[in-house]
Amino acid sequence: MSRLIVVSNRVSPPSGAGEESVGGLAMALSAALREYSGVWFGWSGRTTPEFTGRLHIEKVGGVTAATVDLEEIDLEEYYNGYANKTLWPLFHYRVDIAAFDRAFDQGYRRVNRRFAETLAPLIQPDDIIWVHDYHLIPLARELRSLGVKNRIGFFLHIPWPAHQVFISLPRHRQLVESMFDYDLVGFQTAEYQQAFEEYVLNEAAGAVVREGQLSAFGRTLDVGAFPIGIDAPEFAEMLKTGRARRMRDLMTACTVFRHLIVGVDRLDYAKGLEERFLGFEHFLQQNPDLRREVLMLQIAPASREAVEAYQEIRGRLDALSGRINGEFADVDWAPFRYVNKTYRRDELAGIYGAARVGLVTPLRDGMNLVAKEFVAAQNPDDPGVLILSRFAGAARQMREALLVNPNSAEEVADALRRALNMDRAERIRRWRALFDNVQREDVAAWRDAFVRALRGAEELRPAMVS
Ligand code: ADQ
Repeated sequence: MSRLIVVSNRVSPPSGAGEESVGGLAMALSAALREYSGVWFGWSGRTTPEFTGRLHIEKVGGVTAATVDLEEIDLEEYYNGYANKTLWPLFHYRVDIAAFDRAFDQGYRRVNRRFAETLAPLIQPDDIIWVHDYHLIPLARELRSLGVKNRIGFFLHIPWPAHQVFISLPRHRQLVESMFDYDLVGFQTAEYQQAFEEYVLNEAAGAVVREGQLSAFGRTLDVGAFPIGIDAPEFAEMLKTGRARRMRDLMTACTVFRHLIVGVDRLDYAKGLEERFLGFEHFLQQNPDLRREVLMLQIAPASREAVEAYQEIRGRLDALSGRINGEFADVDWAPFRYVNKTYRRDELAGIYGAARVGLVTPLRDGMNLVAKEFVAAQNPDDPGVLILSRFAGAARQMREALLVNPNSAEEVADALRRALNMDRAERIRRWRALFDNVQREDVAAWRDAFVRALRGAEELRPAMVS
């Protein structure tokens, strides 16, 4: 069977339940590759004064990790710059804070070229290549220019924004044109796929050849929706571990006579943390009867600290959490616990398991795996309630959650009240439907569907459209 080569910005091969880095992509890829004896290629996380293209090869847990160092300027322009100051905010509808800087654009293309040049010699004729996320959109274009003819697929982990939002990106056309060098482009939801199609039809004079296949720029491209999931069997095993149980017991002991409301996110403005804090504050104001019955725990480890927008939001959240406790806490009780730490995955599973409510309210999110982890961790006989933003990709599959508009403090507060008052029969009914979905559409199903579609994608490259 052909090898699978996975390419993503960072490489973090599986190392057990504990210390993998925080982030949905890392979780998903280490789980996906565990089954394949594939190669995972990307940036080493280190910088050198000058780019050498030297590969570091390491075998970890059945996966060959091949990494390359970048220059400091690459990190500034490509990673902190174009990826995280331009594309990330724009694709999450934050045009107001997106930075448009030609140096970022050039750095982005330079690093994609460097990745392609370093990767190309590793590729064997039968390999299939699966590229991940917004850092590497033009990678196929660079690989093709080096003569790589293999099948190459791309999966976007974040939303594809609406047409009018996307065209605020300078050189948007070149970016989309470069996507037509892939054989298959996958999105998290049908909605993002449609937004992409709308762009291709309206801005690139493209056409729908048949369902799931587009033509434009003289080429054809397969497109599809592949909703990502969690590693359901691994998660179930993790719940049985001593650490998970201990953490659940500890959290249960901390909340005797009270309900735990939990939020777990990377500290990112797209996750709607400020709005969530305000929603919780509104809930406390509006529900004096329930005030002393809840403890909200928000876990939010810092991420992308080199980007100003992330430093600013951290300051605002510190102030807001202090204000909420200042306003409502008593000598023997405080309603809000806000921690900026990373936890082991088994410990997180235990925390979810002790919670009565999972509060997952991103302003925009490609999918959101925390929503799925929360559901997977619940006790079937007495499950907690998931409150989920309608702007998370996960809301498409998780209809039985309490869906809210995360921008509305009132809606979040109402949903909290409803969740806390929900009887057991309704909680079980909703949870069962959610759990079935989390089990069925898990990370293995996602990987297999994508790889199958990529293998089946049209063989001739480039396919000329008559
Ligand atoms: P992320 O934006 O990183 O992922 P998400 O899908 O929620 O978001 O994944 C976060 C992961 O990090 C979860 O597995 C969670 O358990 C873990 N995590 C969060 N906080 C943690 C903490 N304090 N300690 C330890 N682990 C923590 C991107 C997209 C998402 C998409 C994923 C996968 O933005 O929309 O769902 O990729 O495609």
